[in-house]
Amino acid sequence: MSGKRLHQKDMLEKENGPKDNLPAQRMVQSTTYLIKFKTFAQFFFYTPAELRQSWYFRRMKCMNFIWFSGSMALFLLSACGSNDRPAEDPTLRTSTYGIPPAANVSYTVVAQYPHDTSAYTQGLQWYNGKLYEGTGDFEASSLRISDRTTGRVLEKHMMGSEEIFGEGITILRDTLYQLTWKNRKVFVYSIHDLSKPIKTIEWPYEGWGITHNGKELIISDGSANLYFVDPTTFRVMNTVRVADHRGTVKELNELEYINGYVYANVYLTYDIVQIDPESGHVKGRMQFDQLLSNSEKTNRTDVFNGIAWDSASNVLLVTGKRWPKLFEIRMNQ
Ligand SMILES: [Ca+2]
Repeated sequence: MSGKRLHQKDMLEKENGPKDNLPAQRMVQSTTYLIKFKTFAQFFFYTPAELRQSWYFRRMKCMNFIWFSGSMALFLLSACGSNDRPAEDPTLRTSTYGIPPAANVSYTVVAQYPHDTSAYTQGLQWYNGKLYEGTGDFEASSLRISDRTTGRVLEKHMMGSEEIFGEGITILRDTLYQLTWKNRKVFVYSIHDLSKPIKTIEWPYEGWGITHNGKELIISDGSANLYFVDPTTFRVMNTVRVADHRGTVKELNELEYINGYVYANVYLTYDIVQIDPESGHVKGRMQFDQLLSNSEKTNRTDVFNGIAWDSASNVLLVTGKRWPKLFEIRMNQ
């Protein structure tokens, strides 16, 4: 038996090169251990009784038992005691440690106005006394200015197509930015002429919601990410991952920046979350599930979406996709 073992070891060493070849030596060593284990098992189960009593067999059995037990002990210790973790999916990396539950922000509905039920609302902003709205749904996509109290559309630019699907809008220094859903394009307009964009910018992600903090655009793409973007170069300067005490908050949709916080519709919910833009932590949450009554909904009424801020009156303007109403909301905080 020892001759067979030596022969196999020599053959492996020959095949794997000289002894200073460490990978080859490790392979030989591993193979030898495997052979030892197989030999041990063969001895134990298949060898004649007289051989089992020989000195060599007893020594082999003892050594192999020690080797086998030691290996198992090391394996169990490493499995139980190791802090190393396999590479994680980056989308699951956000720690919820130290994030308190979001405060429930109460509010009062101070007014409600008609809203165009053909408007598949994707973006909403109040700017210099005018209500700007971006809508989606391919050919029906548009950019428009509406009368706040009557809902009448005063100006409209149809910019969608079979391929182009309009998304969120924001206005910074008289320049209006309109996202598209999966077209990887951002249309840029002067607010003095919404009939055609002055330029089109490439954007690497989906476009959902957009707002700004006065110097950077803030964009959502349907994930839990908020991208802080230079409005001139369109470079992403920073990315913040949004989370509350339960984990990441995904599908952030229409956005509005208000007094140092980012407010976001959460897609397929009636919730608006208040986000600290530094940490990405959700500080507050408002729920609007009672805003539109069942009698006001039709089979075309879609999800809650659209947040604008009137800083002069300190009210939010909120609506939904093809909602019949626009609501003025005063936050109680
Ligand atoms: Ca908005």
